Amino acid sequence: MPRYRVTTVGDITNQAVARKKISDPKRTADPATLDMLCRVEGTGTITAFDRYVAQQPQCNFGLTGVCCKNCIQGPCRITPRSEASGKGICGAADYTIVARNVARLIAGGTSCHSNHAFHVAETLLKVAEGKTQDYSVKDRAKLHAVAARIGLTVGSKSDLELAKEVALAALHDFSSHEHRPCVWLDTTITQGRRSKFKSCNIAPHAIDRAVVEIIDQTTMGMDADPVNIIFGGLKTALADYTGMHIATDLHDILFGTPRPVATEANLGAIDPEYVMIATHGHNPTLSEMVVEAAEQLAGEARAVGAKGIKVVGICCTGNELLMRQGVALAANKASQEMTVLTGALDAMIVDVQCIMPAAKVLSECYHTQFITTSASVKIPGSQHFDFREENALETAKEMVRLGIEAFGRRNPDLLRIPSYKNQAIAGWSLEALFELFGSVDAENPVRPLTDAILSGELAGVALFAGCNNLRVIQDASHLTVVKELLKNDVFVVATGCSGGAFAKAGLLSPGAYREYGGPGLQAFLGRLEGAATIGMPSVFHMGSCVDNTRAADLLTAMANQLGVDNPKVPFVASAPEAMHEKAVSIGSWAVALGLPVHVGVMPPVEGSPLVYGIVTQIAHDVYGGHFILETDPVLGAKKLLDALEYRSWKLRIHRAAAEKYDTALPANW
Ligand code: BF8
Ligand code: SF4
Repeated sequence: MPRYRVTTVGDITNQAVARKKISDPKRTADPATLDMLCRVEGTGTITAFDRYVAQQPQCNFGLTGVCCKNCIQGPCRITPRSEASGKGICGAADYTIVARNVARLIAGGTSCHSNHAFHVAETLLKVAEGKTQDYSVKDRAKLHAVAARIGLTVGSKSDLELAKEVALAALHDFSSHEHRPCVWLDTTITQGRRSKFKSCNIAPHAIDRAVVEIIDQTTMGMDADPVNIIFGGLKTALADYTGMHIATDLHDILFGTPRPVATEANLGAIDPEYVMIATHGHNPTLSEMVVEAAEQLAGEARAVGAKGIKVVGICCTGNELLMRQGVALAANKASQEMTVLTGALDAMIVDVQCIMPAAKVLSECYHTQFITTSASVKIPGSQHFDFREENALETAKEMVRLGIEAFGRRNPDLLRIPSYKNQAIAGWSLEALFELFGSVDAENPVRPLTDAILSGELAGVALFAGCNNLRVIQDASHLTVVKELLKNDVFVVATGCSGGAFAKAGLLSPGAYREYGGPGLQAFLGRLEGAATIGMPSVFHMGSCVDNTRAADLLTAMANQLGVDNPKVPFVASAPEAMHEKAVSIGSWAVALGLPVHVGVMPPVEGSPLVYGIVTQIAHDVYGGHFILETDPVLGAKKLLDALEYRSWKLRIHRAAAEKYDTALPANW
């Protein structure tokens, strides 16, 4: 059977250090973005694509992870030139420095997701306590399902009483002093993972504590053992998982669990006839209010000569709106500036994370109102609103009105809107997927999927996640890897900017599976399409980055159905263009959950062969999951397919043997 692990650093086919000279900034596979980059060429417009070129060559110490700035004696940069230069001033070796840097990336990602989740939990608590009238419990069924899962007694409690208990339980997971695993972790994983995390002592008991512990553990003069540091990093990553799961569950309770919805994606969705409002960032507590405000103020927009108000989304708040409201997704991360360059955005309203300050700078060349809303995100020169749940809708209306006013100041000479857009079917929460599979087996909706894998019709499941990273051509790696997997009959779910790349490229359009799927995938989705009311895409968009936990729930359901733990399930993950610290924390918890995780952009681990070995091999020996660090997308796809083949081959053999001899499925293979 195929080996699926790279065994030495020398086997890496393509490394982080850019050895090719890059001079052309037009590094995108998205036709709309390319169109825009061509249109603004020679106008003096500077975008991230130009700044990437200007940053070359990037520092090799940083790229390989051997630069330490954890105290102000540094920076210390490790080179093997002499014994003295091979260690930091304090004596920290390459493996200590690389491990510490990775762990701190995980801490950054965890802070982002969990702070977002904390705010959503506070919102739910305010709803329950009657402190805001602008939000409500929109999904009772989800509220009850979550309450039951985390062990609350539902009894005769009202929705608001139950919502209060759920919100308090979520907040408890941030700061609990009890030495038991976080509830949102413990109640969503397999028994096998529970035991594994306990035996390795990496189950966090409080999200906030996990972040404090890892920052402490990685300061000057603390932990020097790379294995212990990486285990600490995995504990933090599981705290990240916990926060993300809380965010997803509470979003669904407050705004509804997504169901399939038809919309469109890419810059062509920007319509100059309307007052155009872009929402950018992550938290739907803001963007949902903007959508509602826009609906209520459509008359005011018509009064200034527009056809109405159209909201479009950027990045993950765009994914949240795409999933629940069918709002068009204008851009993923690398094209966010392009939305401003259309000259048609009347306002860009942002909250938290992945907002490039450059978008504000570009907006100054247009009439676009750039509006910040979070106490932790202020961009100089922006209009800032103190957005609070207590008066959310009123504040959202004030912001939208700024857009309506700006509409009259548009300069028609600066309008340039690429026409590219594609239809997209999104909204595939796990509940929606199970409704779809339930059309074949209502009793056991995960079974159609696992049966199709056991029969060989499908090769397995892949989760595509993560960002754009300008080290590679925008969207190209996402598209190359996914097309290889689809044609080899892999059932693909996607989130975040990966989902955005697929939406823009037409992979979510109804019937797209017939164009991109292999014969097995076509047969599988063809059967489901017969029972569905909506055309099947080739990739199933599961939502924003926090919604990677929806895919983790699918993994747990598959493992339980197959009677094995996660590392034996033919399920892989890929972040072909990972960029953010959040991508590092997500990838790390996916490894701890037992998944092979492909990363298509080299993270800063090459400076220590030992750490490289830990994340690509030792992690596998301990958790059954490991990183596949492969920057060639075709090879990355091959390694993912090999990992799936290896798992499904073993699964089939052991199941066949257990059936033949009428024995239990063996546990240790
Ligand atoms: O949280 S995929 S660039 S938008 S970090 Fe950011 Fe990466 Fe996009 Fe969403 Ni996720
Ligand atoms: Fe240098 Fe050690 Fe300080 Fe890091 S912690 S900057 S290696 S002295």
